[in-house]
Amino acid sequence: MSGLSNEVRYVSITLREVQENLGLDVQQALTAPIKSLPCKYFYDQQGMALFEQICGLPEYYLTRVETAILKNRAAQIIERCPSDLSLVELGSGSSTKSRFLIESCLARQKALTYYAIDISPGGLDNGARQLLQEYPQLRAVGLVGEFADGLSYLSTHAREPRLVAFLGSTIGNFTEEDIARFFTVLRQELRPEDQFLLGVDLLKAPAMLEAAYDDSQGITAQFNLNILARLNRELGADFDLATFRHRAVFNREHSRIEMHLVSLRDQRVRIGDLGLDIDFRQGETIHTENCYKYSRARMESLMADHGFHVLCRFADPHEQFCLFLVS
Ligand code: AVJ
Repeated sequence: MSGLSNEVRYVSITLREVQENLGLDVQQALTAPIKSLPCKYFYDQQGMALFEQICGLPEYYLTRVETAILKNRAAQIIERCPSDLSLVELGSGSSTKSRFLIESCLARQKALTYYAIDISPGGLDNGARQLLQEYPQLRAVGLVGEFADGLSYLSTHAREPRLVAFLGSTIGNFTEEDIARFFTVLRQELRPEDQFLLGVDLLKAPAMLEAAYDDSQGITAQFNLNILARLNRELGADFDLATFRHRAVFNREHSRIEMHLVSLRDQRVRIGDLGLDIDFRQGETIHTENCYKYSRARMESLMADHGFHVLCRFADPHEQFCLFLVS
C-alpha cells in the first residue's frame, strides 16, 4: 500500500451566497401574526447531536425502517441502475445508510465516486472516512453548496451515470412549492440515464406519527426547545426554556406533523442582538416544523406531475416507509 491516505475531498461550488441570515429570518418569523421559526435552524451542533439521538429512539421508526429497507434491497436498487455508476447524496451523507448502496455498487464495479452535496461543509460524517478506509476503490467528494448548484456542477464534471439519493424523508419538510421547485431543478440537471432514489415517510395512524415526534424520553422536546437555546446563545435572547412546552400534533387537513413550542404563560422575551421584544400570550405557539406524510399514490402522482416515472418502490412489510426509484 502506498502511504497516500484515501481522504474526503471537499469542493466548494457555492455560486450564490448560501449564507444563512439567522437574525433577519428570526425577526421576520417571530414578528409575524402567527409566530414560527424556520426548521433549518434546528441544526446547530447541539441540534445535530440531538437529532442523532432521535434517530435511535424506539418511537422514531423512520431511520430504522429506511436503513433496513436499504440493507435488504440495496443490491436490487443498484441492479436497476446503469453500470459504472457514481453515487450522489443530497444532504449530509449519513454513511450508515449509504454504506449499503456503496457496497452494492462496489460488488459490481471496480471503483466508485461518492458525492455528498450539502450547504454546510463537513457534511460527510466519520462513517464516510471509515468507508474510505475499508474500500480503497472508493472516492468521496463533498460538494458545498445548494442542491441545484451541486447538481449542475456534476452535470459538467461527472460524465458517468449517476444515482442521486435523497434519503431520510427530508422531503417531508418541503412545502408543495418547495417540491415543485426541487423536482424542476432535478429534471433540468438529470440526464436520461440518471436515476433518483427518494426516501419518503408514509401516511399512517396519527398516534404512531405523534409518538415518533413526541418520544417518552423527551429527546424530541429537547431538540425542539434547543432552537430557543440557540437564539439565546447566538442572538442574545432571554428565552426561559422552562416556560415553553414541546407539542407535536398531526394535522389531518394538511397531512403533516406539526411541531410547536407553546408558551406556558403571558410573557415578554427580549432578543438582545435584534433590539427586539416579543410578546407571547399564554397558550400561544411558535410553529417550528412541518413534516409532511404521503401515501404512495400521492407521492407518485406528484412525481408524475413533474415528468418522473417510478421504476420501482421498496417499502418495508408494514408499509411505514418507502423508497422510490425514479427516472
Ligand atoms: C430530518 C426532516 C426527516 O421530519 O422526521 C425529527 C426532522 N423533527 N424529529 C423528520 C425531525 C423532529 C426529521 N427530518
